[in-house]
Amino acid sequence: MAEKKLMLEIAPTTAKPSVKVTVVGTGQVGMAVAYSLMLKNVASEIAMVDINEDRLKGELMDLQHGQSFVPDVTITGSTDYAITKDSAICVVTAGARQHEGQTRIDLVQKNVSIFKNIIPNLVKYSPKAILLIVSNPVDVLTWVAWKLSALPRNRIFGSGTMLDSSRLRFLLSQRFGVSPSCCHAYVIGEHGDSSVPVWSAVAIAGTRLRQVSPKCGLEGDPDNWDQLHRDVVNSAYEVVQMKGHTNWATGMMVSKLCGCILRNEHRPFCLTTNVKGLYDMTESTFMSVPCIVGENGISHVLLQALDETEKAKLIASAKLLLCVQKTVVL
Ligand code: 6V0
Repeated sequence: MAEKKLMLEIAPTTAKPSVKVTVVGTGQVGMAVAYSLMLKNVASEIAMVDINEDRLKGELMDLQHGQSFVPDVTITGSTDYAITKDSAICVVTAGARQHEGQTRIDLVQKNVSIFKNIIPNLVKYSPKAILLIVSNPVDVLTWVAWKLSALPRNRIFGSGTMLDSSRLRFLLSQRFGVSPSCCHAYVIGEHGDSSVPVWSAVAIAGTRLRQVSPKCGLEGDPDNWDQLHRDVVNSAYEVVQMKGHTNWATGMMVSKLCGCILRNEHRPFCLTTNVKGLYDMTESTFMSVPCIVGENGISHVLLQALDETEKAKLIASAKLLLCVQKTVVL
């Protein structure tokens, strides 16, 4: 064999323990996730699953052909979930996406049927994995995945309003002319129309926005800060209208989150989790609150000192999501 002619073996090679991330769904979002994971050197192995075999194979080959330009990573793909075995994290991006004029909630029952196939398979092959749900409506589908997987609360969560928070940070950064990383802002509640900006906690480079704009987010605010939140809510619709889908920011967000989990960084992100017991909420409703994330998944939920307006809006968002949860046929 040519290999034997080229190299003389001195000692057998050893296998490095692999850090595997599975991405289910190789559509626009799944591929943005896989691409970002590759570029940022987050995992040593990426396994991709889709029901569309041709798309999967095409995307897989396309990524593999770039492997010589990025840090070493093994990329595999199959329609068979056996390929996902022993993943540290499973990211679910499969499912129907929003089309123009559709809300995220409109997708619910179609994606529930898809989840009934995906979630048990992921748990079967990677019973110790963290499950990260990205498909929409992400809050309701995270609850669905929690029900189907029976995983503990720390190991199953959704990307929730992590993206909305990033969008708000970007818009604040534009207004102040500073980096988005200096703009601390949390959007909580539904990843969708009823999301809640926590204006009371917004801080730019350590200074609370309310210190310089005391009425920000409140009735009669002369600076109209709430317009920024309306822009956040509308931005997904705008992007979908212009390019048909959203994907890049989500891809970067998921690879950031996976990196924080795998490096046990204990960073706060707004993620979809069970909010029962928080802010007097008595039912198992899934929506976003700031969570500390590390290798054990969500270790803590941050108990924000919300003002009365924020608390009322959060409870209204929870009620809306609970109504949708109750319509789901599992
Ligand atoms: P897409 O480009 O249509 O890709 C969906 C993929 O899922 C396709 O490749 C399908 O073949 C695959 N798929 C469908 N059913 C199954 C199944 N049973 N098993 C495996 N694969 C399957 O959609 P796109 O990638 O744009 O969006 C995917 C999901 O992400 C949608 O639900 C979006 O609404 C959601 N998004 C979530 C975001 C977030 O921030 N949480 C952001 C953007 C989109």
